[in-house]
Formats: sequence, C-alpha cells, structure tokens
Amino acid sequence: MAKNTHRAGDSCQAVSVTNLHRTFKLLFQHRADDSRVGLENKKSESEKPESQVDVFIVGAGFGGIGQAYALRNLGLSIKIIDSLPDLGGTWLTNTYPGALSDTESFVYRFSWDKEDLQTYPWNRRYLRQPEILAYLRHFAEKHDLRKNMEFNTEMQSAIWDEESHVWEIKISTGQTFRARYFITAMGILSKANLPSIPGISTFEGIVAHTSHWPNNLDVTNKRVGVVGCGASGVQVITKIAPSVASLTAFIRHPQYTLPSNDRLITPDYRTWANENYDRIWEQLKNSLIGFGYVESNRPFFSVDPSRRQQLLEDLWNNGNGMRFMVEHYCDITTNEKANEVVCDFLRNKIYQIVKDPEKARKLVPTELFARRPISNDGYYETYNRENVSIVDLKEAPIAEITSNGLRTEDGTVHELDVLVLATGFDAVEGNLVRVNIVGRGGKNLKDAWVNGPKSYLGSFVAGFPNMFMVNGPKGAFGNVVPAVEASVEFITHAIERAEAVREKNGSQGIVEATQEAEDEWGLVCENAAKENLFNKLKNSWFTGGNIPGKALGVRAYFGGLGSYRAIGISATKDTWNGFRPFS
Ligand code: NA7
Repeated sequence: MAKNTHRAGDSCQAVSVTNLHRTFKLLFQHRADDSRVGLENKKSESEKPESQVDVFIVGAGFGGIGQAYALRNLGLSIKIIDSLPDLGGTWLTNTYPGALSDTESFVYRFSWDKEDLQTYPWNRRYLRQPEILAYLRHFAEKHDLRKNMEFNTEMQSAIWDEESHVWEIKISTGQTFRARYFITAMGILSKANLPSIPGISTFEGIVAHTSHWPNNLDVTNKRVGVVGCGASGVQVITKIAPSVASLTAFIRHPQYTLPSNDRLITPDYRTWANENYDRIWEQLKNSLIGFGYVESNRPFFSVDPSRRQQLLEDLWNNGNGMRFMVEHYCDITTNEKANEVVCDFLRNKIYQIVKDPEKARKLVPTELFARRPISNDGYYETYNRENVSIVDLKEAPIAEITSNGLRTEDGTVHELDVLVLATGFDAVEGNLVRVNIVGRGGKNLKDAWVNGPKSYLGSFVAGFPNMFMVNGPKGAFGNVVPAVEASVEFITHAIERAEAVREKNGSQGIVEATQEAEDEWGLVCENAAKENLFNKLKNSWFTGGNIPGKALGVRAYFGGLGSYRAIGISATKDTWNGFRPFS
C-alpha cells in the first residue's frame, strides 16, 4: 500500500483489466486521433460506388428522428447514419444508474402525433433513461423511420461541391454519398469531455464516463470514485451509493441541486394531460423554456420576505431544479441580489441535511445559482452514509491516476476499483467541429468557428448552402424536444422552398443564410443573454469554459422558445429575411 494511501471503505479485490477497461482505453485513443468516443470505426473498404440521396442526416437521436419524421412525406430519399450501434443518441449511451430527465413526462416527447401522445404509456412525473430510449425506439418504429438508418457508421467528411450543388459525404464504411441536403443532428450533449489526467491509462481498475456507461458494469461492493458533480455526477452518486463498498466524490466546484420530487402519477393526472394536449402545446410553444408549466412573471423582491421564503419552501418540496429557477419568480437568473438570497436558502438546506459539518462545507457552492439546475433523488442525504466521502479538489487537486487509484496533490492515494468520470461534455458544437465539414470556397466549419460557433437561428450557417443543423449552436435554450421541433420546422421549410425552386427552374434550389443575418443573430443572442447570470459563470458548458482552450461565448438563444419559434417560422415561411435570394 502506498504511503498515505487512503483505503476508501471495506477491502474488495481490485478488478483486473477487463473488456471494459480496454474499451475505455480505446475511448482515450480515439480522443487522441479526434474521433467519436467509445466506438471502433468500421474498416474503410476500398472504393465503393457513389450513392445518391436527397437528404443525408447525421445522428439518430431526438434531432435525427424528428427531422426524418418531418420529411417522411415529401417524397425525398433519406439516409440517416449514426456512429452508435442503435438510435437514441444521448439517451442510448447515458445509461449510468440514476439517469433522469427533469422535464414533465407529458412534454418530453414529440408533439406531432396526438394519438401517440394519448396512448403511449408512462407513469412517473419524470422519465428515466430506459423509458426515454424506449419511447424513441417506439416513435421511430411506429413511423417506419428505422428503414433509413445505418448504425456503427461515422461521417468522416462532408464537402460542398460548388459545381453540382450537392454535398459529398464520406462515411466510415468507405462509401461516398452525394446528397442535395446535408443535415447535422449530432446533439449538443454528445461529445464526452475526457479530462487529461496523467496516468489514466495505467489504472488497473475500470474507468467509465457517465455519457458512455458500459452496459455490463456492476459496481456492487466496489470502491468507486466519481469525478464531477454536475447532473450526471449527482445522479450516479445518489443511485449507486447504497450498493457500493465505498464512494469517494471528487468535487472541484460543488453545484446547487434540488429534490426532483419525482413520483408516480395518478390516473387523473394522465387523463388531464390527454384531454389538454392542444392547450399544453400551445402554452409550451409560446413559453420561455418549454418545460410544461407556466413560468412566473413575478419579480423576486415584489414579494415580502416571509412569503418569499414560503414560496421557496414550496418549490423545494414540490418542484425540482428547473421549476425552482423559474416557476415562482421571473428574475432569479437575471437579478444577482435575488439570486444571492436563493443561494443562501439552498446553502442552508445543505447544512440542515448533511450531518457532518466538514462534508457540508465541501458541498456548499460559493458560486451563483446560474448553471443548468440539477434535480436529484436524495443527493445530500447520501452524504450521511458512512461509506460516502468527499475530496475537495480545490484543497487537494488531482495529481495523477495510479495503477490502483487516484492520487491527489497532498500525496494521498485514494484506492479505487472503478473510476467514474462524470466530467460532462464538449458541448454544443463539440461534434460539429470534430469532423471535416467544408462549405463554399473550401471554408472549413472548424475554421469559421475558431472564435466560437455562429449560426442563423441555430440551424443555418453562412457559406454552407443546403447544410442545416437540428438544434445547432445558438438555438433555443430550454426543453430540448420542442427546441429540436422548432429547428426541424425551420429546416423543413427550407427544404420545401428549395424543392419548389428546383421544380420551377429545373436546377437545385439553394437555401443559405447571409453573413449579415448570421452576425445579427449573434448579436440578438448576445443581447438576450446579457442579463442572464448563466453567462457570468465562465466555467460551465453553456459558455464553453468547461473545456480548456475552447472559445468562450454565448451558445444559445435565451430570448425564449416562443420568440425563437416566431422569428424562425416567419423567416423560413414568409419573409425569407436573412437568406440569400433564390435564383
Ligand atoms: P457538467 O454539468 O458539465 O458537470 C461536469 C462536472 O465535472 C463538473 O462538476 C466539473 O467540475 C467536473 N469536471 C470536469 N472536468 C474535471 C476535471 N478535470 N477535474 C475535476 N472535475 C472535473 O456535466 P454533466 O454531465 O453532469 O451534465 C451536463 C448536462 O447534462 C446538464 O447540464 C444537464 O443539462 C444534462 P467544475 O465545475 O468544472 O469544477
């Protein structure tokens, strides 16, 4: 045992190098050559004939499925690829124990198929990962979308052919597709953030990233370390703590997290949702964040202090992280003084719940309540367990991974069998700049975005004709499903328009945002975010600051889902403002 070694919990045999470990090594290896994590590319076969397709979609999660659904009756040929072994995207791979959505179940689904909305089963207020994945599979199968999909297949490059006005897309099977429309649906939380920790490949236990959780990983009676305490870390810690031998949470910046208050729904609740879907979607599509409830327009300091406290208590007992932020007050994320009062409320909750004052101290955030809020099923209570400990990485940063654990700079080796990286994502544009996408004049998307990603309406990029992004950078902040739907609507309008031009002129219609429109949309996003405290926290995935070297900046439109839809639908259906003239 190394000097100062801290043996976390009861002894248990260290697992040997397993397939999982090898998978994870592969994952790191892939990172080095900048490929999608966790998957072995199919071998390129030499020279295969080119294939023609009307629409080529990359990604088979909510975005790709939604886009394919919207295009299914237009008479276009569609090809969808995904580097993963099945559809589902984020919800296929984030299978870590405890993975939970915090959007009301009745609106964490597509709005388009009313019969399906009213009949598809769900029985809890919030959906767990397996239920979301099952829903996506069901939706794709019901609408016969699988027939267009090919899995374990990665896009390697997409290059705009200026002469013939098609995209030439090379994929990992060795095939080349020529497509009239190229659509990215690669997800905003899909490229794992794998921190560079010295020695990680020497670890003889198992390393798992929450976003690519190995199917057969059993942590029962293991000594587990978890690095990171965002939504993924909080959920996995809470879920596995009772069954592991020991759990060590390595925390750099603790975040605020609230009870999810998840519960079984009653038959009446389901009946209410079924009977009110029209009104529900109408409200949601015109709301700020589209989570399935009415957001407040009450300023925090308009309420007297005792009532204020009562409302916060009510939110703690009945809401969840997101509800807490927006349901009773409209300015928690814009009024710093209000935010501070809320922070004090939440800090007091931690001190009340966590019995060990030292653990409580390490769990109390010092920053504003201005990250994507987290919901949990008893996170703070988990720290009252004897087998759960905390290492404050600000006091003792990670020095290296050793063969048997994690050594912090104070010299302690925390012995582990399993190291869980809950370290989040190279979010938003991470996957888009990983691959070679080349538009007009040989302009590479990665170069175009060297100072941060840009778009018009989160879906169009100047210089990249007939390339469309489902929920790309500077798309709407909020419930991802209606944000995806809005983007899908804009893209579908664009394709319909290009097809109409093609029919009329006999030559390919081109939809392309102007540089001015893209610049202006960038300013609109800046202005909408100006007051928002989310953008003050420079180390979160919202600003890009969680990834060393990534350009900092606003990556979403914070002006509200309602106005996002209104602006985008008007631009892509009526005015065509912001697009180059159609020939
Ligand atoms: P997050 O929210 O980005 O959290 C990642 C966590 O990992 C966070 O606590 C980070 O600490 C920590 N982290 C990242 N790199 C390191 C290193 N090198 N050392 C120590 N700690 C590290 O990702 P999640 O997956 O939890 O959630 C993402 C979204 O998914 C969430 O917002 C929901 O919308 C769903 P830091 O704060 O940087 O100190």
